[in-house]
Amino acid sequence: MQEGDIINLKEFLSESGTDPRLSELILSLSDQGKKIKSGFLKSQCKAGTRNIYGEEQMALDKWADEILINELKISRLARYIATEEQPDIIEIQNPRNEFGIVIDPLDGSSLIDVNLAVGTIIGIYPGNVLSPGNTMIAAMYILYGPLTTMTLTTGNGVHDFVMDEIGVFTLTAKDIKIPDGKIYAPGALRKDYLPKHAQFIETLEKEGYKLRFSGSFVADMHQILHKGGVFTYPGFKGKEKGKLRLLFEANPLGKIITDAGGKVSNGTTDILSIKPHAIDDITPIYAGGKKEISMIEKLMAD
Ligand code: FDP
Repeated sequence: MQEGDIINLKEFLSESGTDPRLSELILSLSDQGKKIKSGFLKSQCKAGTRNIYGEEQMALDKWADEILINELKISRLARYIATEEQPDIIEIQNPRNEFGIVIDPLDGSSLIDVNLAVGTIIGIYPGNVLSPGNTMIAAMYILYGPLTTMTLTTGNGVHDFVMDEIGVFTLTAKDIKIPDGKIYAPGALRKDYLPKHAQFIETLEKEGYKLRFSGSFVADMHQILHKGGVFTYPGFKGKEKGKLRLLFEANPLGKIITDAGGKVSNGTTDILSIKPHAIDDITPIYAGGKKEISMIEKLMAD
């Protein structure tokens, strides 16, 4: 691979020595991103009124879920599938590999009707998905914004790809490292903040951090990955365990930010070290630069 070469996802996976079975799975999943992207246009064309569009928009989550599950059932590239839309882990009959996959088919889906960026989040395990996040062998997300991009780690750095006009993902940034930055993306209502979290947010504000929160976790994390700072959806009054899903949201993005030189925490512990109890576990999350994560962990420990 020479500096300045145009390289697509397939070539990248092969040249970086990725296990061919994992490469095949990643390529197959990235192909589904193309279909999901095309679904936005189709559902919008069908929209008659705002209300009807609202209902179709909800269906888009389920539709994306079906696309991904059906393809995995046909390809048999993994044994286990857990998705945010399904109550139980699906076990594929006669799988070709032992991989376990966790999927949030369409994160940020409440923003589809206002045309903000949403995404598909995926984590890949060697087997059982009810395992700590640090056993993941790959994590990726496809972000549907002005461009459709894919961000991927297989444990050898974090890389960005952009979908070109014929639907091929091309490498745009290699070995991304989270920079120092002054952005904070805070979920939950300020009136419900718990004291230590309130202190954390006040400190960031005093230090001049700019607020950037779109309401789409995957898009907000993409910004933090590239511009630095911290995303948080904390535990708050009445929901001390937070809102975001451990398996489908926190772990895959946590692995990506960690592999890019950042950190992820629930305020006291590295989220990736937590053994899940059930697929619907939720967790408070702080994800971003090492400096910001150390700051909240220190506050929580005092
Ligand atoms: P959504 O419900 O639209 O799918 O966990 C899902 C999520 O969005 C995240 O993407 C986002 O960060 C969060 O919920 C936003 O929640 P609030 O609307 O409660 O702020």
